[in-house]
Order: sequence, then structure tokens, then C-alpha cells
Amino acid sequence: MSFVSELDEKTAAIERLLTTYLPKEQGWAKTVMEAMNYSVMAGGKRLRPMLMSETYKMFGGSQREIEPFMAAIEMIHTYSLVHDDLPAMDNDEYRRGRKTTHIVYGEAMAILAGDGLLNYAFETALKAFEFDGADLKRCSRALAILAQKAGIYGMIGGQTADIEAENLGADVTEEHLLFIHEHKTAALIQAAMMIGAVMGGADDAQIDIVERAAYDIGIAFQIQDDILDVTSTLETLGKPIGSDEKNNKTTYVTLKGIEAASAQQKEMSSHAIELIEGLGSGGIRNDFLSELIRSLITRIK
Ligand code: GRG
Repeated sequence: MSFVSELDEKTAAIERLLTTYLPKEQGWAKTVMEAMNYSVMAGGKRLRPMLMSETYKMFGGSQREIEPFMAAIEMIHTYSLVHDDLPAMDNDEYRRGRKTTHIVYGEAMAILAGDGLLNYAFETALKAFEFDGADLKRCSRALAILAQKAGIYGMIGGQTADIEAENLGADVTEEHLLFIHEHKTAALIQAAMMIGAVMGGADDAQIDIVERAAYDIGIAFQIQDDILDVTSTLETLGKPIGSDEKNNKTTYVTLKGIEAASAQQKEMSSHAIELIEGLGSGGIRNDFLSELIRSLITRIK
């Protein structure tokens, strides 16, 4: 099967999985559940759950115990997008080709839907502990990674630094920008791959390598995001381009120019693949995962 057909099949399988873990829309709090489901089921590449399950398989994992974590990370990712789109943050009207959650449900309900998704992510991840024969040590380690990488030492920390860096212009250094990208974007990609490794039975040294590779993937992914914000179109991206300029954001593109940013993106992606394929001496290998990382270099959305 070609990489693209395999990718489509795996994406569709993740979509099905997500629907089984989302809340039923019922009762007096039904609206928040509708807003949560609207946001999660609006499409998206499903990259984080895919990286998680492929890393899990690479380490020999083959059980359904990974599924609650796959659903949980997509819920956390979606909450971050819902909150990021709010008027108090980026104030965006479109995401994933659809109206953003606050445009459809109002601002108060979008805040609650984001909060709901963050909390429900942990309710969902906890279901991994209930699987027959669950390895509770692995589950609790995976849960700790999820909490930490999404929190103030991870994504929320990165978003904080990002918001405060707006309007700083030339005062934003490369080091400052790397802190933002590492925490805002790479942390959740690290969580995805590290949880896959932990649940698949990787040892500490292997988890460390996965964390480093995911750092490179995360920064490369963000650089490509910055490039697409300048070079793509609303139709392709599903959201307006020029958002960084609108918010006076310093990005890799404004700091280094498109060509240097693109070269750095390719170099970091290749380095990540080297690290992942370097694990292969122990029989650990997943060609689809390498191809997936490679595909991010040329992604157009
Ligand atoms: C509100 C705590 C909080 C955090 C927000 C995710 C985020 C942090 C901000 C969104 C803006 C942004 C550029 C984030 C960097 C990560 C990123 C590129 C997100 C988009 O991820 P994709 O491309 O989205 O995987 P899809 O829609 O495909 O799931």
C-alpha cells in the first residue's frame, strides 16, 4: 500500500476511535458537550495520536491500552486550539476549514469547551488503567508525561511566553523563540511520542532518544507552520494566512527569512529521522513512522 493510502486509512481509524471516546451530548450541560465534539470532530491531521500509536508499535506495542492516551492527546491539542482562537488570544474566525468554536457557540461556551476537553482528556487517559493486564507503572508514567508536557512546564508555559513576546519585534532573540517553540509546539509532540514509547515498553535511554527526536520534529513542525502562514492560502490551510503578522509575532521566517527557515526545518526533520532509525540496532523499526516524519517536511497544511 502507498504511504498516502496508509496515512488516509490510519487517519480514518483515529477519527473512529475519537468518536468512541467523546462525551454523549445529553442533559442540562449538553451545549458544552456539543461544543467539545464540534471542535474535536472538525477534522485536523490527527498527527499527535498517530505519532503516539506509531511509536508504540515501533517498540512492539500491540494492545488497545494506547487508545485512551491517543484520544486524550487529541482532546488536549484541540482545547489548546479552541482557546488560542479566542478573542483574548489570536482572535481567529476559521480553523480546520470551519468557523471557530467561539464563533459558533459564543465565547463563554468556547472557554468551557476548552476547559471541558482538558479535563475530559484526563478522565479519558485514566481509562487505560482499567484494561485487563494493564501495566499500571507504565500507565502512571504516561499520565505524568501528558500532564507535565501540557502544563506550565510545557505547552501552557510556551503559550505564555508567546503572548508576552508579541510586539517585542527585534527584541525577540532566537533563544527566546526556541523556548516558545519548544514549549508551545514541541512539548505535545514529545508527549505523544514519549507516551507511545513508555506504553510500548521502551527503556529510559530509548525514551530519552524519542524525547530528543520529538523535540526536532516539534521545532521543524512549527517552522513549517510559520512558513505556511506566509506562503499558503486560506483554502489550503483551512484558516487565514498572515495570522503571525496580524499578531505582530516574531517567527523563524521574520527572524531568518524563508530560505534559512526552510533549510533549518529540513535539517531538524532529517536529524529526527536519524535518531529514530538509530534505535533500529535493537530491532526497533517502523518505516511508516520514518515516512510520516519525512512527510512533515513538505506538508502543505
Ligand atoms: C491556549 C494553552 C494554550 C495553548 C495554545 C496550540 C497552541 C498553544 C496555539 C495554536 C497556534 C499554534 C501555531 C500552535 C503551534 C502548534 C501548532 C502548529 C498547532 C496546529 O497543529 P496542527 O497543524 O493542527 O497539527 P490540526 O488542525 O491538523 O490538528
